[in-house]
Amino acid sequence: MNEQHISQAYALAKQRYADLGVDTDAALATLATIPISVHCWQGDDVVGFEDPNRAVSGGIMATGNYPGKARNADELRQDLDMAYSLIPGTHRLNLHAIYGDSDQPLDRNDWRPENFDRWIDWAIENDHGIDFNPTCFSHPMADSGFTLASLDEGVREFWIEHCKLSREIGGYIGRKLANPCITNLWIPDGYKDTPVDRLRHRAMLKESLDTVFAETIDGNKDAVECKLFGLGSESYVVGSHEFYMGYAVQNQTLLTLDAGHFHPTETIADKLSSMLLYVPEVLLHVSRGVRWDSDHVVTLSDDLQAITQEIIRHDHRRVHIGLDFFDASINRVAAWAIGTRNTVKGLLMALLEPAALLRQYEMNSDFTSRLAILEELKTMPFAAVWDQYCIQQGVPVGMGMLKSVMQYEQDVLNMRN
Ligand code: RNT
Ligand code: ZN
Repeated sequence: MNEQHISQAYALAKQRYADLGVDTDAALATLATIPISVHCWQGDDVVGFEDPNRAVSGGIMATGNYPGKARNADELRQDLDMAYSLIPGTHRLNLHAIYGDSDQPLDRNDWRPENFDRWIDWAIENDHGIDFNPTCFSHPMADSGFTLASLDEGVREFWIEHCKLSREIGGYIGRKLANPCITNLWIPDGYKDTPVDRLRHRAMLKESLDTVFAETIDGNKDAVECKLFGLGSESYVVGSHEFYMGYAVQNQTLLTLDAGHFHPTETIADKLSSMLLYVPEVLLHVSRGVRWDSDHVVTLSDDLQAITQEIIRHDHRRVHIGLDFFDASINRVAAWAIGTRNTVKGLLMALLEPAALLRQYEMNSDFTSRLAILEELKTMPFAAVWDQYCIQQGVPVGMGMLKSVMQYEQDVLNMRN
């Protein structure tokens, strides 16, 4: 396919969609305004720059040992640049606290806002907003499996300090970029086996969070992320959905919904419209749960489409889209590109719905027509519109993406070992 074929296919597709009342040019223009927060941690298997030998803990895990992972911030930025060059649109970056730039090794609470200056300069150059996360795992102080909800005051204090520091860094980044930084708090706290007292840790967590969030910080927005279970916390997770939903509603923070953090048949798509009635904004961790794991590369699944439809059908400006997956068994740049491109594709599919018509059918109780169109949409020439978007945005079309990744693997990644 050359560019001429792509634009011919687009012209035909445009007409097909127009027959349904959908303006494909307008859809592409809107799509270009929706940023996705690309997570830095896919680039190095969630290791960060404190200690390269430290194993990831907290019930999360990147399995596999595909060669070429980033070993420092420069390599990570280089890989991210490569990934962004394959993803249409202008996107954000989601950083964890362990990814600062420092000439000597720093411990968890020794990071300072200035350690993120190089990330900020890079973001300004590339027009990336930045989001942030305290790292409440992979550290000796988290070895008990508890952090903010620990019954040990010393442990709790340590993580309260870390979360406060992270919000301070988030605010610093947000102010420097003149673009708010969402600081998302997730902790792994939980029990492998059935606890007797489910209340005490939750009360503790509530108290810790109140201390962490006591001050408002300019440029920073707070989000809290729940989870159902993790490796080693199968029986009880302190920060459950009910816990954080209550907390976010009461304190009007953002609520983070991770697609892999619920019962397998439960979807976060159905939660958005409820939560948007009670919290100001929502952060998504678009991810893919597979059996016990919640962090597989995002594919273009029904689940993803249900999520993007909800985002687009309601108010997409109140839903911030972040990604959260880590796969060390495939090329990491490809993982970013495939997962993010799929998320953008999902958004585009949702933007190509004849929204007004569908609503009208529903309002008139014409469920036959509603079903007919929803099914018709599945075989519309979506790919032609997607290819056109890639051309418009100057990124590779189709398998051209993989070709670029493979070249990069040969030229850059394979040189790292
Ligand atoms: C873990 C949470 C959390 C992490 C990242 C690395 O289950 O989903 O968001 O994946 O903070
Ligand atoms: Zn997550």
